[in-house]
Amino acid sequence: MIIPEPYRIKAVEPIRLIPRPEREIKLRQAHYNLFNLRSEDVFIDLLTDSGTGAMSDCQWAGLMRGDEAYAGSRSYYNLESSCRDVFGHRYFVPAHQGRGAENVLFPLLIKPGQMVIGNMHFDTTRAHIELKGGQAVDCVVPEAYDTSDGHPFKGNVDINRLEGLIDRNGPQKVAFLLVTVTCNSAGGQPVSLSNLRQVRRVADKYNLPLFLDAARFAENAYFIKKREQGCEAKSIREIVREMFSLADGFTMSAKKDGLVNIGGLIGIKENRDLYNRVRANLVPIEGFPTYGGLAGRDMEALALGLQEVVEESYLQARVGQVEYLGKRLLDAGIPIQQPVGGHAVFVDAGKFLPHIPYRQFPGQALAIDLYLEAGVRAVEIGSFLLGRDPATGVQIRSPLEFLRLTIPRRVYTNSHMDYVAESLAAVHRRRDKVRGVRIVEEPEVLRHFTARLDLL
Ligand code: PM9
Repeated sequence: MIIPEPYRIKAVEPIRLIPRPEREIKLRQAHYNLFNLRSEDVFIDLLTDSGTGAMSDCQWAGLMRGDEAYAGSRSYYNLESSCRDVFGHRYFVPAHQGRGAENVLFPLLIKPGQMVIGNMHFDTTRAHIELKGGQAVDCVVPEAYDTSDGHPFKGNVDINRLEGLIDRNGPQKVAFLLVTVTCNSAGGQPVSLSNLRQVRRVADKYNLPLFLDAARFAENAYFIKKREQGCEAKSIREIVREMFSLADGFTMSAKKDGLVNIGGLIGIKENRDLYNRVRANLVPIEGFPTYGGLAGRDMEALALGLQEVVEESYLQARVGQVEYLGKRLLDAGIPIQQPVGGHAVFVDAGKFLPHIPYRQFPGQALAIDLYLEAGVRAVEIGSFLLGRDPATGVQIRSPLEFLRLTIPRRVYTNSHMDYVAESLAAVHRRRDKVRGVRIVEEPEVLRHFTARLDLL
């Protein structure tokens, strides 16, 4: 039986499909990098789920109640009590977004040369670890790299490899462990509670701090409820509390499961000394601890968003829509990361375009073609995003070449999903005509946001 979304639409925003010849011009002007397109030239925007969601009427009302005091804002205290309620940690500070939180916390934890080991670090997180002199090490289970393997928790940390890495290098060479929930780079794949417990045991054994990168914590909790034995009867709130009870702290981009357009958080379970150092470091970078780079109204909306996102009916509709698109693509014979993750369908561009080698970026080639076909903007998560080895400058080969169709929260309907699926199916039918790309110009750090490309 179809279970409809637990909300109805109160305001709409018109979107427009510009004609194909115009799309060709716009893409050329954007140097074949879809980050350079104007959003008005995009029909359906699946670039990211970050800050692109729709707020509820309660959140919009909350904006008016925002307290804009520089210090001691009421909205900050509302946010603090909402965070304590949802996560169960004692200390919180806001940040303007996830990378702001990383920028404040990481230098307090990383000594140059130390590793940060996790399942799979996202690009900005990896960049912040490296900018602090650290080394970001991925240690996800091998099933994550096989898109046809139906493992229910492809975001899990490979515990044997983790212990091996720590034993070989010595725990003093490791700054902390960082588990990303859900694991974005592997396809929005969840981490199980039992895996988090095992990572906790490893952290305790070697006396290492364990942090969560919690951008999509609620989607992760939903998968635990649906897929992990023994968790069916637990509420989402109970699962979230259990997940966070295993960590010493977390960073979070609130632009995803905070259900807001801007915001971030650092949470610390109980280490008062670390909290004091975080507060001190926050001031010169993000701002005074009771606003941390956010307006009072942003904090008010986030306080409410955190309560809405742990509603099971919301999560069912959210993950259900991602599953719906995944199923439509599978029915069309399109290879995707299976099972589908929480925030996006990750198309296996390597399998979709076997004639395009990683140096010609199959995920980017597919993103370009999909925009030309239908005005749909998606994003490459593969070798183009991964970049070059910082030491040698050689292009790194990503183990997975993805085109990510990222679904904003509460924004599009399933007829938008049908349109996306039909458009990608049309590209699939003439896939041998799709051309690879080459980089013409690139910055050193996080190149995929601004690099210029050309078709081969
Ligand atoms: N993720 C995403 O689209 C936005 C940037 S790339 C278009 O997936 C994790 C797991 C993320 C993430 C951002 C950040 C950084 C940290 N961890 O974008 O700084 O997925 O709020 O968060 C993006 P901010």
